Amino acid sequence: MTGLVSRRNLLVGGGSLLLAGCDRVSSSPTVRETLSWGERASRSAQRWLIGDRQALASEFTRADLSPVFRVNGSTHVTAADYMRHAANGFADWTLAVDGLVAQPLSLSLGALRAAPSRTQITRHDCVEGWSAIAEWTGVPLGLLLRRAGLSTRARYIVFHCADSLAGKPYYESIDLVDAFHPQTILAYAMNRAPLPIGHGAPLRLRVERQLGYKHAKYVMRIEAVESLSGLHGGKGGFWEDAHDYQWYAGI
Ligand SMILES: Nc1nc2c(c(=O)[nH]1)N[C@H]1C(S)=C(S)[C@@H](COP(=O)(O)O)O[C@H]1N2
Ligand SMILES: [Mo]
Repeated sequence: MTGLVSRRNLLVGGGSLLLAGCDRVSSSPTVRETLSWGERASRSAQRWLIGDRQALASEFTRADLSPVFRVNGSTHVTAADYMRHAANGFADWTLAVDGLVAQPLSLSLGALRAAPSRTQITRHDCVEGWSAIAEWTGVPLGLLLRRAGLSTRARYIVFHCADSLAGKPYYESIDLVDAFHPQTILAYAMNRAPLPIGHGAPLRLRVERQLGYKHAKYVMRIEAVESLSGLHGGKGGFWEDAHDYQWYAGI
């Protein structure tokens, strides 16, 4: 991160030096055109260095799928309600979408599977230093938020999970740029099979421009909020509250 910032500063510095040196000749139309092209190029280089929040994460092919994809964090859920749903194949489980929305939703797994879907083969990067590639299929989060009629007051989307770690419920949150990013999906399938319990059945978040801990598993409820301060420890996520992990974990 600091590497990027300092490279950007170097670039910006270099650019202004160059422009200062050319000021004297900028009355010539040809030179003026060259400069404006240069400025455009420099702006897009900056955008590349800073990172474009809308850009897509790399996608891979089936030949790239990892033979082993580690199960990390919670491997299962012991909450009675969840165990009952799991025993029943999540047949009468529903996802709640509420908070700052015009129309709260309650969606069965069948309804989610029947909605328009996106399939993507992406690399998961855990902060602990391992990565793995898998194919994910799910409903674009933006589609559900549009269906629920997101309020203009909403600034964050919170994912409430069924599991707890060290007695604290797992939760995560993202902003609206990531919520409406085309690769942000609620996945119900992994490698073309129903999402296994270890990987977050029946539904987990894929937010491909961020690190692994943001990809909430066992998502039970999605809440639109104006502020994160009233939730749990106030830092927007389990790891953010517990260990000061960064809330924005961009990769
Ligand atoms: N509900 C919940 N979501 C979670 C976790 C967890 O413990 N509980 N662990 C996170 C971390 S640190 C990672 S790396 C990934 C692991 O996903 P996987 O088990 O499919 O590899 O899930 C993330 N989402
Ligand atoms: Mo992780």
